[in-house]
Amino acid sequence: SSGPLKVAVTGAAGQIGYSLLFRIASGAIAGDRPVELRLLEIEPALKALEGVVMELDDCAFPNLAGIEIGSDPEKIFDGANLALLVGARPRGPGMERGDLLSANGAIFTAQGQALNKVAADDVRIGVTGNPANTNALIAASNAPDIPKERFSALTRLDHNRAISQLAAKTGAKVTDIKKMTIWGNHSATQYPDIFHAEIAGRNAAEVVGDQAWIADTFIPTVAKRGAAIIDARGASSAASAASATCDAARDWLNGTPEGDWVSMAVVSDGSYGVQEGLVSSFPVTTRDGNWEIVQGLEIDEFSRGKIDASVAELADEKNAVTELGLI
Ligand code: NAX
Repeated sequence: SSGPLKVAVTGAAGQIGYSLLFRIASGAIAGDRPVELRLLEIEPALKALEGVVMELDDCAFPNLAGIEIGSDPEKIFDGANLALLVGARPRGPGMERGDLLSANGAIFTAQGQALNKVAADDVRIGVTGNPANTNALIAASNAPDIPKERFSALTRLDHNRAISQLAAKTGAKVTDIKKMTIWGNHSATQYPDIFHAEIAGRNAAEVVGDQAWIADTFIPTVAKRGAAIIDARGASSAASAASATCDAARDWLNGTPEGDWVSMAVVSDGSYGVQEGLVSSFPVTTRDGNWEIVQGLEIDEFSRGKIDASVAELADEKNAVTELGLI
């Protein structure tokens, strides 16, 4: 379509925002199509955001068609074709899971309602802010006029981490690795599954040939990578999260390549025994801005147990936010 792609980003003055905005402005999602950035922050962070906007200006990006900033979601989401919900309330000292869910619930109910009111008819919404799956569920539940299929939560960083670990183990190029899958929640219970993945056309698990490595090294390394980065860097992953957020949005809008798929957390239709209505990560193909869950994969007992454990955690989170009246 014509005109710039209007991309709303929340939490724009945060760490991920500081990497993400420059990637979007330089074409990581829309290629040569101009983009307009619409940046949401809370009031106290607007001054810092003004500084980020100065830097965006100073890049003189050829395809950056405009920038709006503000703290009112109804203004910032107005006409958005793509909304990347990055801003969230981090877990503070002494904060229980219930406190975290309700703090984020307040953010994602309001943002869901605002998107429902003012976003473009073709809006796609990607949630990066944690707990991402449940935040996406809350936003979708508060946007009754937007089809639930338009919401997804980010598991692409986990997917990319899994590809990178597998490439390092096997000496393959990342581009030779196809059909990686992350199942379940973007949390330590996630299940990175290489039993359907391929390395240069060969089954990845067979190439690895070492079930103990898969179970005891690969899966925990991918699932706990976020914590390892915090340990090393003293701050949570930001540039890689921004990169994955771009990858996910670009592939959603432009389609997945033939012979490959990506991982996205999307509303379950009951596929693979995942409780209908949960926002859970699946292998998906995309086309023309729509996704489809890859069907017909054989799930063995090992994988079944891992998927079920992560889905059970999602069901718990859903029960908790239902009790809090957020959905
Ligand atoms: P930061 O704390 O650096 O930035 C978050 C920003 O959001 C802050 O500037 C804050 O003012 C803003 N914010 C808070 N409430 C807001 C609201 N109601 N409206 C608009 N903006 C609001 O966090 P950062 O490192 O950028 O991470 C952002 C989120 O991504 C966190 O929830 C984090 O846990 C999550 N992550 C998700 C990942 C994923 O793969 N799904 C990986 C990276 C990251 O951990």
